[in-house]
Amino acid sequence: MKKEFIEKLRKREARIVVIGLGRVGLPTAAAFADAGYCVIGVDVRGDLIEAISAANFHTNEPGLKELIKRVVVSGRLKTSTNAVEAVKESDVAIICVQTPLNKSRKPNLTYLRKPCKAVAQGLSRGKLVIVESTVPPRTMRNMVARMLEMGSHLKCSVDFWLAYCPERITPGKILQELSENSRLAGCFDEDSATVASELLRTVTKGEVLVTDVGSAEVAKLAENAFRDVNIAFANELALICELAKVDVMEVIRLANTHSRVMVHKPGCGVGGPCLTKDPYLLLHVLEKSPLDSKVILASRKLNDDMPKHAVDLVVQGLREARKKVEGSKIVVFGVAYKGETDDASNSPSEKIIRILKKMKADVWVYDPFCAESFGAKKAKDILRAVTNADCLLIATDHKKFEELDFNKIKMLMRHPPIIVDGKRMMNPIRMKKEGFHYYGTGYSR
Ligand code: SAJ
Repeated sequence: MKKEFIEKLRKREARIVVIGLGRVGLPTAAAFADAGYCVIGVDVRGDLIEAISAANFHTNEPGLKELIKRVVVSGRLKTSTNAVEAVKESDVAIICVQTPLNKSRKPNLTYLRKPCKAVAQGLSRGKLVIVESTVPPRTMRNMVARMLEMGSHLKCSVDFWLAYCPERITPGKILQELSENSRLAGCFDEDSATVASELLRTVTKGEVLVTDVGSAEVAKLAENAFRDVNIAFANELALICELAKVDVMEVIRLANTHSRVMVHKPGCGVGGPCLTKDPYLLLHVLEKSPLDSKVILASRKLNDDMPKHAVDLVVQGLREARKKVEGSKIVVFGVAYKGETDDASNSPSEKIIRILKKMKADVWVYDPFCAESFGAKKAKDILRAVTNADCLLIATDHKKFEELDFNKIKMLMRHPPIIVDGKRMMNPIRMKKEGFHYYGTGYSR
């Protein structure tokens, strides 16, 4: 069974269904189609399915639109809303749905249960099932494998293969990372490992690291929790540097010359769909245990407080210019959660705007990529945004902001022009030379 399956993969005769065509699923489906497989992309959103099959949808992701068009026109990527039928027609089922948190920050696995149920209904002997969604530890064993076995009356590792291969791609570089990143393949048995890694190798030049399923689940969460904790360290260091009257960027530059140190960048908060969620998925395993989180949870909270610190810098800037927040025009530069993306999910800008509006400031936003405004006034162009502004707050590190004509911007602003560099992307000396009152996360004047 395994030999034939591998042969099918090598000849690109295996058919693949990708369930969930979001940020990860759609490029994944397209990448497999581009590698020569016949792929069915499944999603519950009929309008999305229509847009994909007409190759007519908007995305800022470099190269994605062109790739989708190519694989749709060539007939290698088809779409459907019927997961069960698509699984029946396929040899491989890849699940790429979201696993959000509920209001009490506990994992909500309802989106994952639905495709598991559908895959179980369409499953037959000799198929490979891969889960790419980020999951709390032990979900594959306690939920996914059980649902697949119970719903199909088949046995995992005997009748079908199952692997956990978490996605590791970042918006803005999705296609590049899909083809270059190393991948984890958490497998239930040796044969699952062989077939899953054979499949992954057809789309990535990176290494495929085979391990057990539990280690892959925790490793995926550890990657993002590490990044969150490291950013929290940088943010705490920034607060310390403000008191120590030094610039955190200089401190980090020096510290990072040590070969075993790699401090991340401080900023006005941590956003996006992953770092804000994955630490909580990891900590879910502590439920009903006597162990408390000492580092991961504190880091999450510290990062969540950074938008408030950015607002404190705005207040300080205005106060030192003898102005009040109430009625002042404050322009938030960037609503996306990070530079070069149009994704505003869990963006620190949302919290910043909410606090400033509560303080009765006249809040405007300017973002060249992102349509979201979080209830602030949205300026059509940069010049309109900054005219009569009292303060600019840089909340997203879009490269375009570095190229702006700050001399012109300063002329259009009210006096004195104040800039709060939440992301530490501007050169403070240059900004001061331009005539700005410069404030920044971890910057001491
Ligand atoms: N940020 C900082 N300082 C830094 C780096 C980032 O403040 O030094 C902020 C960003 O501005 C942003 C947030 O953190 O608001 C998250 O950005 P990110 O680039 O760290 O992460 P994501 O959420 O875009 O993507 C992460 C990636 N994980 C790792 O790098 C370990 C990506 O590879 C994963 O695929 C993705 O999470 C995911 O889906 O899990």
